[in-house]
Amino acid sequence: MALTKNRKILEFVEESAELAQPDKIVWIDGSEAQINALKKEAVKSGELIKLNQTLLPDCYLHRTKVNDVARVEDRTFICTKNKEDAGPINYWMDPNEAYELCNEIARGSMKGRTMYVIPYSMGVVGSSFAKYGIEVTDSIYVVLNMNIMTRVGKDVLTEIGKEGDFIKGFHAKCDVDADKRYIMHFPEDNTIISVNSAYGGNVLLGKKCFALRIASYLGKNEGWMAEHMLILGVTFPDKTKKYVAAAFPSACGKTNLAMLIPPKHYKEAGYEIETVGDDIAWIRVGEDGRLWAVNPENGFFGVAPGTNEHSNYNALQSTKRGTIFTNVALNTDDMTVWWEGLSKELPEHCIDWTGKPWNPAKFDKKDKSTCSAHPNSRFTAPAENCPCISPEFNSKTGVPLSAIIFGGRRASTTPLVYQSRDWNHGVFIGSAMSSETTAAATGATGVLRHDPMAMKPFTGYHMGDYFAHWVEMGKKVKNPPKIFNVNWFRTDEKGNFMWPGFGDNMRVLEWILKRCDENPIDAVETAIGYVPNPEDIDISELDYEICKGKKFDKAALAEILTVDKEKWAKEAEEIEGYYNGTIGSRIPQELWDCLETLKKNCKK
Ligand code: OXD
Ligand code: MN
Repeated sequence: MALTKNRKILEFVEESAELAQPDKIVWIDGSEAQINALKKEAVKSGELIKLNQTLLPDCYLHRTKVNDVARVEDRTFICTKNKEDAGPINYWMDPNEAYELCNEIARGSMKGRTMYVIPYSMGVVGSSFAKYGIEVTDSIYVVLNMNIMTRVGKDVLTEIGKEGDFIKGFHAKCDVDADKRYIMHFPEDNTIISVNSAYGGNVLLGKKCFALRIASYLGKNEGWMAEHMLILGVTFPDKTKKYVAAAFPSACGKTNLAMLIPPKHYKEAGYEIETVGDDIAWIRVGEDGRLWAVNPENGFFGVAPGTNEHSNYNALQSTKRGTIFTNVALNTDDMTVWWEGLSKELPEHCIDWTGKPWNPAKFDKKDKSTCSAHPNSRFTAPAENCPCISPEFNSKTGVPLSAIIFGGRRASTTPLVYQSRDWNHGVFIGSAMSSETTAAATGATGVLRHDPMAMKPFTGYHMGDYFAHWVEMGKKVKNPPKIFNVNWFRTDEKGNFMWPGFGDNMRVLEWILKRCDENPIDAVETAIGYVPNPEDIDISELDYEICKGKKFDKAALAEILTVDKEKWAKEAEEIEGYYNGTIGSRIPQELWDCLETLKKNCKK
C-alpha cells in the first residue's frame, strides 16, 4: 500500500511501474521486521549468503556479476538540454534521447519481479541540510544497502509531506548487460536513471548520483557545495576540537584518514580523532561566516582489500555487525570473509569473489587475477558501528571547518604537505589535482589523470563553472578554512613509499591544524605555497623502513618536503595544457592568475 499522499511521488511510482511492469510494488517503511524479511528472502534466492552469525552477526555476502564490479565512468551521463552545460569532461546525452533509450531498455524489465519504493534522506531527516529522494528498484540488494547508507523510511515521507519535492531515482537491473548499462543524470529534472547494473556506485542512487552529481548542481544554484570529502574531528590535549574536510580520489585512503588512530605518544598526550564522514561532505556558509559541513550518508561503502587491524582498526570494527560484503572471499572453514591484506596468513579454504574455490598456493600479490577478493570489493557498514564515530555525526548543523585538504596519489613532484597562500590559490591547487587511477572505476589502474578536487567523475555540470562556484563561495565566507595539499604516496627510485601513511598521517594533520591557529606556526614560503620547516613535523617514535635497512629520518622528511622548481615548471605547463585543452573557456580569471604566479615563481 502506498505510504504517502504526495501526488508527485505517487505519479513517479505509477509511471515507473507502468514502464517496468513489476508483478508487485512494495513500499519500504524502514521497519526492522520488513528489512529482516527481505534479508531472509535474499538468502533464500541466493542473492545473499548468510555469514557466521556468532562471529559476524547480521552480516551477509553478495557477489555481483563479473562484468559489474565498479563504477562505469564511460557509461555515466549528464543529460542537460545544452551540451555545453554538462561541460567538457562529462559524458553528455540529449535528455530526450536518454529518456527514450532508457525507457526502451527498462520497458517490461521488472516482469516477474517486485519493485521496491525506497523513501530516503541524505542528511539528518528534518535538518536544514537534508534532501530527500525516492528510489524505485527491483533489487533487494539495493534496498538493503540503501537502508545502511542512507536514512530510510516513513519519516522521510512525512518530512516530504503532501507537496514537497524529492529526487527521482529509477533503477532496473534488467539483465546486467554491460553493453546496455547506463547511469543517467538529469540535473534539470532532479532525476536519475540507472539500468543494467547492480554494483553499488552505479545503483545506490543516494550516493554518487544524488549526493554528488545532482547535489553539486543544486549546490551551485543554491549557494552551497557538495564535495567528495571525508570529514574528521581532532581533539587536542586541552580538549578543544577542530574539524577538517579532505578530498582524495576514490580508493586513495579517505576512509583510512577519516578513522585514523594517532601514534601512541599522541594518544598518551590526549589527541583523539573522530569520524564524521568518509566520502561525501555537504558544506554551507554558517551565520558565523565559517564553512559548516555535514556527512549526508549513514554508512560506509568502503574498499575491503588492504583493510586490517593495523591499517584501519576502526573500519574493520565497523564491519563486525549489520554489514553487507560485496565481492570479497568466503572463508568456508568458519563462514567468515577474507580479502587480500586482512591477515598475513592466507586462509586454506576460500571461495573467491567469482564463486570458485580459491587456491592460496597460486596467490601472487602482483597478479590481481590470483586474488580471492576483487580489488574493488566492498563493505557496506552502518556508521554507528564505528568506534570513533563523532558525537556530531547526527548533528543538524554540522561541524565548522578549520581546514580543507586536497590530495592524490603522486609518485613524485608533490611534497608531503603544503598550504595555499589564500582561498583562491587553494581552489587553484584543487583544480590542478592529478592522481593515479584505482580499481574503483573500470579501466586501467595506475594511470596519472587530472581529477580536480577529486570530483572528475562526480560533478554534475561544467567543470569550469564548478571552479567558478568555488571562487564565489570564497567571497561569501568571512572566515574561510585554510586550504592544504597532501601526498602520502611519494616513492623513491625503487618504488618504495617514502612516507608511512595511515596513523602517522596524524603528524601532518597536527602541522596543518597548527597553521590554522590564530598565531600559526612558521612555514617556508616556496614557489607552490607554504611548506613546513622539517623540524616542525614530529617524527619522534616513528619506526618506518623506507627500504631494506634504511629508516625514515630527518633527511628523508626533508626530501619529501622539497619543492623542485624544474619539476614544478613542467607541472605548470601541464596544468596550462589541461586548462586550455580540456576545461577551456569557463575557468575563472582568478585561477588563470594563480597559474601565472606559479609559472613566474618557478622561473625565479
Ligand atoms: C566510492 C568511489 O565508492 O569513490 O566512494 O568510487
Ligand atoms: Mn568516493
